[in-house]
Amino acid sequence: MANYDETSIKILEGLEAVRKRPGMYIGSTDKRGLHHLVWEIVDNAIDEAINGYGDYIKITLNKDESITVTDNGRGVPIGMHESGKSTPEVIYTILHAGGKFEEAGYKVSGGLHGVGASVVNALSSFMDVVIYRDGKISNIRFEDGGKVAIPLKQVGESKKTGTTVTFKPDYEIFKNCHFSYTTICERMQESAFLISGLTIEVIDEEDDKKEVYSYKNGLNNFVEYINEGKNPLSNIVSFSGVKNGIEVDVAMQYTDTYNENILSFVNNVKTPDGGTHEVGFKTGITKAFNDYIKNNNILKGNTVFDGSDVREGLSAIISLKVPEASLQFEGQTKSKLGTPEARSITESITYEQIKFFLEENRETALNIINKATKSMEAREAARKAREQVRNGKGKEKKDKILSGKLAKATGKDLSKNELFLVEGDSAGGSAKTGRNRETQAILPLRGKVLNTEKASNNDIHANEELNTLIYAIGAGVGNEFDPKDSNYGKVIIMTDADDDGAHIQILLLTFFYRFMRPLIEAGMLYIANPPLYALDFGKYKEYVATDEELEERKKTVKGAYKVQRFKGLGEMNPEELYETTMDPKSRSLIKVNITDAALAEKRVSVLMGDKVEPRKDWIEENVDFTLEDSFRKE
Ligand code: 0R9
Repeated sequence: MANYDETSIKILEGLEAVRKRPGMYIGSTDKRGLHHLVWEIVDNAIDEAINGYGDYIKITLNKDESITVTDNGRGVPIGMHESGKSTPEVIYTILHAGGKFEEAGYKVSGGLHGVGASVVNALSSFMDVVIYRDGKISNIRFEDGGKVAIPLKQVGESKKTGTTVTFKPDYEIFKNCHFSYTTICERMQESAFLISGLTIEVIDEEDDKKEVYSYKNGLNNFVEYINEGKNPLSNIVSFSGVKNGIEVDVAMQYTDTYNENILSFVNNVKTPDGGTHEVGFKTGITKAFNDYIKNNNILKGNTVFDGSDVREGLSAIISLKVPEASLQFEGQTKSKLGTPEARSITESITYEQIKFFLEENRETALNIINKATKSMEAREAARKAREQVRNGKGKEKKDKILSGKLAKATGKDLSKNELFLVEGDSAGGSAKTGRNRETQAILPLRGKVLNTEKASNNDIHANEELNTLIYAIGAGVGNEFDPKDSNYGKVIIMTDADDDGAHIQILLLTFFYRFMRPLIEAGMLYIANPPLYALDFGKYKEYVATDEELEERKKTVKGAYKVQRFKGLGEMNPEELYETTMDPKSRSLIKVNITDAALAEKRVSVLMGDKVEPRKDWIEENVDFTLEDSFRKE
């Protein structure tokens, strides 16, 4: 290196620190961390576009497992920095560089980690940057975790402007360096929804696939996308406003479903835990509806809707642009907006616009109000039922429902107790005999569970199987559900490893997703993972989970053995079932988690809802559907 001085050493030490503890910078070195590298580079390109420069981004997954991101913005500045190094060298090698070069504006790179391009460079075996700017094509190349291999030099001339970054994650850092085309497409589609007019192209060179995302009316298109497969109750309503530099954009639509689905974003970054903007939006809607029914004498004089009543069946996207100076988040993860003005601004814009909408669209207004009234009545009925239980009157009913079905755990530390939901009475019997009685409770499920995506609230409340489940968990249901009141620290779905078992799993997951989502968010819902095979050596047995594992094991195993394939849990004797599937020391559980709320919502409604066409399309497009993205091993 030309000037290998004290600052160069500091830089290498900085990048070395990133390599030593990558988790501190990108969260983890698994699939999620690997993709974080992509978001980091793409966010720079998106920043450039939302500041008004460039309208096109291309991401190419190359055959050698490197990835190329291109934008048509102004190009990274190529002049000399005061340190004596070129500007690109500075921004790709110095941690947290960048800020002072840029003018004030909205940034996406303040996202979850927002660590900058130098961190990506530090974790790459090479990074190659090509800049089109000032009539020149310039190139700089780094290797081995950010060491300059070729300093910035001119390699050609061009009238174009833009930046192209290619990097290859370092095998020494990442267990798996394979980028997921699907993951990248999903995220890019979301960005394209949020930034109308931006075109994002994703290309997979390996599998010869390509997607182009480009939306003229992004938020409306986003709502259409989420509501595909649902029956609309209103048109899409969209509105926006600006105050004190805070820009609010909303698109929303009512459907005849029973759930609310609100997604919020700040500077194009998702805020999964909501925050002041969501609170303002919700308050604005509730006020607008309550004022409307009062001023127009629509319901009995003193009727007041709860927020949840007027949000039943509502899908909404809330997107705010907040200048960096007013940006505040709660907690470490930037997942919840804290900016106080965002609340009042969003509330007043929402209130005014919804009020106007209701006045202009009386028929739609009455349909929504009718639905909200039913929700209010159901809520009231549920409250009365709870009160009865509390006063002892309903306890009899509850005990009657549970008796003969639930085998309770005797342990007093509820957080250590586990509830197994078991398919069928025969497996339920084995599980009851084989379990650890202190900590494990068994609830056998008879027959198919109700598909709660298609059922009405009344049907759900009247369903015996689901009531049993709700009473057994004992923490309420729907808006009232609180995982802190759960009788169990873990709820474990245990079904046969066949199609019927998978169907029951999906029906239960749909129920938990719709009616006990906080249980999933608290990491308390699991799926048991029973073995498919046993190798019987006469004196002892060995269990194998999958076909692949069986083939592997057959290669190394010595001696005589018989292969036994379990068709169902009921075929295992109680000891076997306990040892392979229930014993915390030897079992493997799959923890259910929601990695992407919008996607989970869409999948549940498309796959479980009552429209057939979207489901057929989806199945045809996704023949190799696995639940890999939604579940993680414990
Ligand atoms: C392919 C991924 N794209 C990028 O990484 C990218 C960064 C970037 C950029 C600017 C323009 N386009 C970009 N693409 C830019 C230019 C100017 C000011 N700010 C940003 C300018 O012309 O004045 N930069 C991101 C950081 C920097 N540039 C900077 F720190 F070097 F200025």
